[in-house]
Amino acid sequence: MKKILIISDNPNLSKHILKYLVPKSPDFFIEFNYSSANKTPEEMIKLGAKQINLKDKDAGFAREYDVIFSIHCKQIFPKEIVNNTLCVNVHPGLNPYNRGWYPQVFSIINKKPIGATIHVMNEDIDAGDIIIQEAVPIDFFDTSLEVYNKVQEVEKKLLDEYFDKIIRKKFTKKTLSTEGNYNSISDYNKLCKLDLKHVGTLGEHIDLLRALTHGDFKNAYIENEDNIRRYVKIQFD
Ligand code: 0FX
Repeated sequence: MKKILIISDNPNLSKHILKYLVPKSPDFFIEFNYSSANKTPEEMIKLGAKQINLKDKDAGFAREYDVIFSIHCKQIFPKEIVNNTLCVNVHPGLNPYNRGWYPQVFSIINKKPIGATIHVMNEDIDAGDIIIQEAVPIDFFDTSLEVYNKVQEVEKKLLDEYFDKIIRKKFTKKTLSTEGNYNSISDYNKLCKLDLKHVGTLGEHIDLLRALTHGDFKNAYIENEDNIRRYVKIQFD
């Protein structure tokens, strides 16, 4: 029996896969893990996921599997794994634009396209050949949360269409024509410290606050010389 490994730190996408896709693939043995980089795995454990630390695994481990999925896995896949097994990433961004962390945050600010991408993994982050991708529109009043929710709906739709094709290795892929741009977690953290002397249009400043407003997360902040911090978010009615 062919073996598939799904590694996910995202309960919403995991629930969808477990409910709608795993039952449609009885001829595959599907293992379901969350990564050791996940600091709040409670929901994933409730869904039956077991912990995996990819760094602890010896190079041969991945060869057991026909396909390994990263469905918002917080641990970076070692190159020995991506080079020896078909690894497929479901990414909440429209590669190659704003590859890396929190793509919708950067797209609200820099206006580069946003969407969902399913791609073959290689040694670079969010840079492998594309299996399928789809853009989502950003409305002028959307915050990070609204865009992220739209992206997740598209991720589910693309998974519905492509999960079976991928596990049966019946898909085509296309190489990225440019490397686009990449944002790290430190790029994101820099955005969160609001620079009160920053000069820009009101539109740019509203965009920055939209990009850093995501439900209850405390992201953007102002700070005085005594390091007293107050968090800022934007609300549209
Ligand atoms: O699972 P995920 O949606 O995805 C993230 C990266 O964006 C992605 O590029 C990477 N492949 C994946 C492994 O990790 O991350 P999350 O559930 O931690 O965050 C979801 C959204 O929530 C994020 O896009 C922005 C927002 N958020 C998250 C945190 C932790 C905030 O606004 N503030 C935060 O502190």
